[in-house]
Amino acid sequence: MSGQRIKFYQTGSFAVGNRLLKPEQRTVQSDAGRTNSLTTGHRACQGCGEALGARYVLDAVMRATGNRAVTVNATGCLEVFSTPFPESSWRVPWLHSLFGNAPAVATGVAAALKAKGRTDVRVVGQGGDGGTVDIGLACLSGMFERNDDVLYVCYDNGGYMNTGVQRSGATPHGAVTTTTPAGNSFGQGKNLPLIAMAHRIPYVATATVADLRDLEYKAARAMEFHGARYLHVLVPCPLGWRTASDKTVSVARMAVESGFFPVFEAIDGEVTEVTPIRRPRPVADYLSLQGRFGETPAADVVSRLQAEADRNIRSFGLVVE
Ligand SMILES: Cc1ncc(C[n+]2csc(CCOP(=O)(O)OP(=O)(O)O)c2C)c(N)n1
Ligand code: SF4
Repeated sequence: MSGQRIKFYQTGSFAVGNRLLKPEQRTVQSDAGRTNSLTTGHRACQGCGEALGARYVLDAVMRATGNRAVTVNATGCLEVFSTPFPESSWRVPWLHSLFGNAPAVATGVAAALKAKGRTDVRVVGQGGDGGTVDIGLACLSGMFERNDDVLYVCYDNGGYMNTGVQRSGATPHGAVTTTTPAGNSFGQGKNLPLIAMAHRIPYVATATVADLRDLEYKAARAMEFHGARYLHVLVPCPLGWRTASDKTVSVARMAVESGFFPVFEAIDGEVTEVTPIRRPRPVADYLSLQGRFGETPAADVVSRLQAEADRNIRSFGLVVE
């Protein structure tokens, strides 16, 4: 099992801010001295999973590196809502690249640091799924193939949300977006974690904002490796998914519990850990929490997405007794 699992009866609470735990078991977020990498004043929608995920990832990276990390951010919601000129909500060294070249810019930063002999400073690239699986894919694949010393994080909200909810290569089949008003007729998707693994890079992991302890663990774990690393985080978007803003965490949890979004770690291209599911929930329960599949998701959409979840359950061995 990945990371450190804390039993409910030991703590009385799953809350990541729980300070009843022993100091070594506490999360980064429960530490009053944390970086607050993405701090107040940003303009994300209420309940934005991307804002939540990015804050946890970067705070964990900053702790793991002793506050020596530079972040390169692709264009997208995360960049736009955090840095309306001349303001910024970032409390970390942070650069804005273009929409499609964050992995290349991050590679350049890593190369410059190496040339200056600054092996103590680490580099993180990050972007949405559009910037990652679509326009940024060539740069990212190059970064993987050269094994550049960068952790790249994709915040997957299943669409181009910043420009008004257009379909991306990570939008699920059947989802309504402004470019697929009748539901996404494509949608076998580009499975970036598997594509990253095919490059045999040192570390690949998936996570969601439903398990913030696991997300922190994986961000910190990634910094134990050198070379190219990839973290794919599922981050529900209330605007694009048509979900209530207080349901971000529950929707992400349902994505995992249905098997639709497998949570795992892979080292050198081989899966080493999976987050198990005890009782898989029907994918229909996951879809019905969202408005983007229509009031009643169509039967053919449900069966296709259920088949995807079943395949994940089989191929990752997600269900344990
Ligand atoms: C070359 C180029 N094409 C289009 C745009 C417009 N644009 C900016 S952000 C964005 C979508 C971002 O989507 P994603 O990467 O999924 O991030 P999200 O906003 O969903 O977090 C687009 C199309 C751009 N900035 N540059
Ligand atoms: S549109 Fe979605 S991703 Fe963008 S700020 Fe709003 S909730 Fe976050």
